[in-house]
Amino acid sequence: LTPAEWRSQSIYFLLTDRFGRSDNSVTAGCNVNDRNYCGGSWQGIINQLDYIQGMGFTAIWITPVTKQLSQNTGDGSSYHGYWQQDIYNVNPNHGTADDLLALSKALHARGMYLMVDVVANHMGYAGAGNNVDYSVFNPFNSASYFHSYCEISDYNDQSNVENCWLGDTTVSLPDLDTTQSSVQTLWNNWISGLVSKYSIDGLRVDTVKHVQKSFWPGFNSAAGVYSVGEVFDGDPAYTCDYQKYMDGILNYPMYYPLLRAFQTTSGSISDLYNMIGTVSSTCADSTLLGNFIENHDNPRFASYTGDYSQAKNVLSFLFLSDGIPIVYAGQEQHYTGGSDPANREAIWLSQYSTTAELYQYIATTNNIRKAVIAADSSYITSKNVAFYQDSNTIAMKKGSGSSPVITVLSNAGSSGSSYTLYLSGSGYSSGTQLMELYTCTSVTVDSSSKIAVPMASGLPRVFILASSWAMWLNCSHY
Ligand code: ABC
Ligand code: CA
Repeated sequence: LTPAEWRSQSIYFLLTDRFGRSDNSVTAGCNVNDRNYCGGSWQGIINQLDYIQGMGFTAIWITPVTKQLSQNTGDGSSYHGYWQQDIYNVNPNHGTADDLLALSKALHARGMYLMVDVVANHMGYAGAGNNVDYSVFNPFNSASYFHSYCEISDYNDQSNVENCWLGDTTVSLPDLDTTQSSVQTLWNNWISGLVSKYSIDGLRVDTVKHVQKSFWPGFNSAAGVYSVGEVFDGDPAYTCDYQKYMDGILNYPMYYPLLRAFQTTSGSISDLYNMIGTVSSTCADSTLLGNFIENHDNPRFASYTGDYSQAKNVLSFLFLSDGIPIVYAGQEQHYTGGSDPANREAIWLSQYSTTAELYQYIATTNNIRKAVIAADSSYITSKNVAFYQDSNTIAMKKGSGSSPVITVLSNAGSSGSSYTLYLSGSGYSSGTQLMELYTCTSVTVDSSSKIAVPMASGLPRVFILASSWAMWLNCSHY
């Protein structure tokens, strides 16, 4: 799938080991602190595709599929998939190559897509970096393929970040010398083979900032599918630059102000407001970024606040601003895990409840996004613009010039009062009929061109031109 085709997708990110089991157990124990395999598998994902599709997702991103180090170390085992040793074979804990192929086919049969996480920066070794037996790797079976050992010690020094090693002395992550053309050729051939063998539709690329930028265009083009890179850094100047070398980047610049804005009722709305403009003008194409508020490397949103209204606001932001929304498995169950490894709870223990409040909210919001994409051919490529802010509220518009979608978010929380926000600056003129999509109420733009927004309990509001909406779907459906 091309970058243009990915824009309108929505992605559910899961750790294969933690999402679903082949035996369909919803009681099998999984102590996250053990950092060990809990029994999830590719077949287990196939078994639960209804659950994922029922929330409206059109794609899944799964953790790396390659064969890993097999030891259970002081840092735990390779259940997350980032400690590969053999890139030509799959992780037997997750199933067989045929199982992975079956997952790809099952997704495609539903009109859904497969995104696979890939790691080109390093391999994984159960031992210290100065004591690696390189013969365990396939390929890259000698020290000559790697940078000489040094642990990353200064994230402000880019050559240290690129040439030294991640990991620690218990599990080192031998850092490939990606400047060698033989290493580049191996990776480029590998990725094009992997994509074609499993009919992969997109890639999430790990540790992008740990490899020199000039490596990525060749890798991305060898893959031939949309690739979204992980550049774990909140600075838009630093992170956006990588979009010159890869189709998309995970939206870490937005992650931090989004989290801060909604984790308390006093979070900064203005920092978020400003970052919307900064990302839009700094990244090459903000509509190809990957938006998230949770992942397996950071504490879950509900570990900061248990407030459902705040959780709904961040979800609405992910879906209705520029970029491709990514929801991390367990977010829909309001899981509360903190830092790694606590944020990697087994999803089966939720019994895949489809009545969970956020499961249903995500389903509604996916439906809203699909409908506005269908109603406005320029929605998905147009740039989101924040146009109003006060201490608790932000409003933004995205879509064609004459009939943008208006999203109003609040960090007042579920105990927020009921009041009317008289919103100016939407661009809609007086007398225009709008429809609010979460509550299904119609509003007429008043004589001073303001929208009377019915705020309550700190919940998001989304307005669309009533006439364009009516063409597509019956609002009461939501
Ligand atoms: C394991 C244990 C941990 C234990 C650790 C030593 O070993 O689980 O509890 O502490 C995989 C596993 C992890 C594992 C690691 C290391 O390997 O999943 O469980 O930790 O063995 C990607 C993946 C991630 C994966 C790897 C490695 C890479 O998403 O799951 O981890 O393949 C760095 C990397 C980033 C990496 C992340 C975990 O570490 O750059 O690619 N993620 C700063 C740095 C970032 C750094 C980040 C976290 O800290 O700049 O580069 O990410 O360490 C903002 C700044 C940011 C700053 C943050 C903290 O603050 O703007 O720059 O990030 O304001
Ligand atoms: Ca490196």
